[in-house]
Amino acid sequence: MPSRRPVIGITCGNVSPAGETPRYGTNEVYVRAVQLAGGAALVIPPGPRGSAAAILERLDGLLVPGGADVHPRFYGHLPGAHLERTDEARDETETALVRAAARRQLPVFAICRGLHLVNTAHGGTLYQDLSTEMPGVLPHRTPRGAGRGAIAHEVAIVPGSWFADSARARTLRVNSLHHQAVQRVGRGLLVTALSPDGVIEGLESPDRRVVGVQCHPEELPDVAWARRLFRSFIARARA
Ligand SMILES: [Mn+2]
Repeated sequence: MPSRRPVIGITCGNVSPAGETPRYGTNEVYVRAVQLAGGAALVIPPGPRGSAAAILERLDGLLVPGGADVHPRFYGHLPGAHLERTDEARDETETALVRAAARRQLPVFAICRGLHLVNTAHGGTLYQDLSTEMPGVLPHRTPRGAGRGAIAHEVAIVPGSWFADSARARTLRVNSLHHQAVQRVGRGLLVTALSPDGVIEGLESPDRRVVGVQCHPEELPDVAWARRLFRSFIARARA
């Protein structure tokens, strides 16, 4: 048994439909995946400028999960016709947390929107809508009825990356619940996985402090490689 559970911050945002009482939340599966892997989960709401550093002092790791589209102003683009729901308070807070985590050398694990946010926080850009901006692209957004664990496409993983070593695989069949994707890769990040159509499905820093995947391992609790990604991240946070 580990001697202690590392405290893992999980960012969240506004999850209320427009017009209803604002409410913060994140999917339960992120919390459960962190807990199952040996971490103590702490959900972090959007907060004022300056709170990021104070919060990070209490954390051993940061999970940046999926969610709404990153607002294009965070990567210097104008909103396009296919941009969906955004949450700029969350964008602001997560960007501050990711940058403060770099200053503190705190481990970061990013999933889906989290991958996009980490990329923009490092100066990268995004496709606002894959199917209209990359004609001929595979379906990357599984219809709601199919379930969030449904396998959508394969990914080829770069050997020697954290993703390959943690998953113990060179190729994987993954779920896919995104309509946005990494466009230009941010400074200091390496591509670690691609789908057959060339969509970026993983990024990490060479020192593996920042790691991210486009798929949703938290939705695959019965799949060994998916559990290993969380265990690997938690082990790093504990170290
Ligand atoms: Mn995909």
